[in-house]
Amino acid sequence: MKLSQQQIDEFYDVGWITIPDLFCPEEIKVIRGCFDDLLFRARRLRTTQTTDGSYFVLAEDGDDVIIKRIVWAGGCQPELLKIGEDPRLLGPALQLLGSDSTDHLLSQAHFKKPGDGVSFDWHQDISHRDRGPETWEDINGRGSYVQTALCVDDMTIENGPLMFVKGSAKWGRVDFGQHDYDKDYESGLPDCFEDKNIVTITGRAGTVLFFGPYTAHASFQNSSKSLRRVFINGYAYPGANHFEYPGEGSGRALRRVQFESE
Ligand SMILES: O=C(O)CCC(=O)C(=O)O
Repeated sequence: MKLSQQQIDEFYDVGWITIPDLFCPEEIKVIRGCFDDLLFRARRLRTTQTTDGSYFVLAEDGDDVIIKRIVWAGGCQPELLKIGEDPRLLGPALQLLGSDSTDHLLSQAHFKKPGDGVSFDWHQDISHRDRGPETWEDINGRGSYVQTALCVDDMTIENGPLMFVKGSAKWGRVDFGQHDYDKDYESGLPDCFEDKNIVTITGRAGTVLFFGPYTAHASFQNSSKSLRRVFINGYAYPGANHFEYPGEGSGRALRRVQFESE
């Protein structure tokens, strides 16, 4: 799996690449099985905690639970760790990083159940990677980070799809401030943010998005009648990260050679 120069330019100039149907329906079935197990565990746990190698960020919701995110989901779902090593994700990530190895920082499960209110306000992932002095270093001079989002369900206009801002990859880090999207979503947004550049992403389950640490993105509530799940994997240029992420084995080193020989 090799990206074209056009795709690489798109990643660094526009901010993201979409590869439809990168994973097939049989593989999606396996991933959904892992997500079902994660949901089962979350319903049993009910409150935020680390268990069996994963960190569940949860909120009680009457008889049910709201899953804000499950960090290092692969810790308790080895099949998800295998997906994170898959050459279809790892190959392009290494190519974009310009490296033969990477530190695997994220293996994260996102659930949006109908009406559960889970949303991700406008942000750049650099705000999560660089958590203050000595936590992050842009070693390759191009952001040193690639995030991937694999659609576990079809992503539709109604179910809280990801939205990206065209050209934001070139902004560098900006301050998004605090704002309430439903009421006045422009307050607090940086000046470079323009409505005409917002692109809403829709796609079938199996589609993968690759985006960089400065790409501005958001996704809002699921107002459909079905689940919207996304599986996130994040890859850092070796040595860029100095922060310890929760989860057993998080931050592990992955190398290209390991997978091409398998
Ligand atoms: O699940 C989503 O839609 C949010 C994804 C996101 O914000 C991220 O990967 O940083």
